[in-house]
Amino acid sequence: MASENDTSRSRYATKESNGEAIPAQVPPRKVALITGITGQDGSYLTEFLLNKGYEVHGLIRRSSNFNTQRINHIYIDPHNAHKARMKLHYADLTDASSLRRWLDTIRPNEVYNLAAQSHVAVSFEIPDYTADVVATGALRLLEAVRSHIDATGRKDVRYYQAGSSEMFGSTPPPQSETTPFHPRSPYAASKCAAHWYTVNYREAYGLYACNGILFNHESPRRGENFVTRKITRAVGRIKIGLQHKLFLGNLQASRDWGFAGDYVEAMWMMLQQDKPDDYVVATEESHTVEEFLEVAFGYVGLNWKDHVVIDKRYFRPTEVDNLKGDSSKVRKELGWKPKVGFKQLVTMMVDEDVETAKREKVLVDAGYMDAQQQP
Ligand code: NDP
Ligand code: GDR
Repeated sequence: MASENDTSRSRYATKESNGEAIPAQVPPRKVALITGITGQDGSYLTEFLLNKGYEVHGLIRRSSNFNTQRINHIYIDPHNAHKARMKLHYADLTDASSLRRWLDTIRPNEVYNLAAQSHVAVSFEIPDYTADVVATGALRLLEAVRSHIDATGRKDVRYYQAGSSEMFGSTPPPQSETTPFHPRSPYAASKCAAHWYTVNYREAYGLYACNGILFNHESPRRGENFVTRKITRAVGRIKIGLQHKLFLGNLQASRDWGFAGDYVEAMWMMLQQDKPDDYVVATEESHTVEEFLEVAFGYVGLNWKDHVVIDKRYFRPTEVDNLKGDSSKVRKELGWKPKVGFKQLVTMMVDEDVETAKREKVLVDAGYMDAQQQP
């Protein structure tokens, strides 16, 4: 997909009178800028904002393969510019100049910082890079927003920071906005830094900036090496006969799992308030990985114990044992609540992944794909 520069945001239908353009009654569209638009949350947030009438600009990073699979279904060729309300631009959270340049060009009303090296286990392997993107990347973007506001005098720019329940780490549940952070990975420590940078820019410069502290949220678009999707992909493939074993790590960890589609609404709600603040977003229900396995395998008539093999490679140097949110603040102040429950989430993901496996089976049977090629 090509990057393009048409940032015209005017919806003013104009007619000439005494040589002057008179705006018709249609208000200008709100403009959103999303980092991490190609990720799980970026794709749901884009759909949500387009439905609300926004013009959505996404920053994508250069990759040797196309990385836009999650948003291809909403992409319209920019050469069809009057129809395209989602626009993509190359940038990177490690490249400050690209962030400032796109802010100046796009002039967004809302900036959602969703980009991250978001895999906790991988952050132990690439801690330096994780900190550069997750912590310093957030700082670069905040600084770009601040200097953009200074240069333009604009007062209508709002910032959302994608914080994580991982920041609570080993602090016991229930975890709320007042629970102390005790991060247990380079990823979580970097998210804590990003959280406090955001608070500091709000206090130091009066920036409208919110931290969402979101507990785990999943979907059929979840990356395939997070435990929920790894399980539902395997369930689909085992059911269809493409795979027999599933290698996993710690099954006793407990997570508060919600549906990503519900959580992006909370992000947007935070930026619609009179005053910026920080909010925990959670279902307030926690389940172990083992419980997830029971529901996912049981749904298609399989017993997980016949397939799961414990592999020490998937254990982490330090684990987060138990996360369960107290989201009373976001429910009371913003009126948010989750619509999709645990069982519905698991079965939604399994249903999709059984279909994915059926499509893979067609390719395997035709000799185009190796059945051993596991996701
Ligand atoms: P994903 O891993 O699915 O998406 C991450 C996005 O960040 C992708 O678009 C990725 O691009 C992009 N990205 C990675 N590195 C860079 C970089 N250097 N510059 C620019 N973009 C980059 O994450 P989710 O959608 O699940 O999560 C969204 C955010 O919310 C993340 O910040 C995550 O840490 C946080 N979060 C997620 C939770 C969850 O349960 N999903 C819970 C709490 C917080 P590419 O597609 O090219 O890889
Ligand atoms: P998490 O999600 O670390 O909570 O971070 P993940 O799905 O990776 O792990 C959840 C729990 O499952 C255990 N586990 C395994 N995990 C993976 N990935 N693969 C396995 O094989 C496996 N076996 C057991 C883990 O040890 C862990 O306890 C997610 C990310 O989206 C973060 O970006 C986000 O901030 C947090 O959720 C909230």
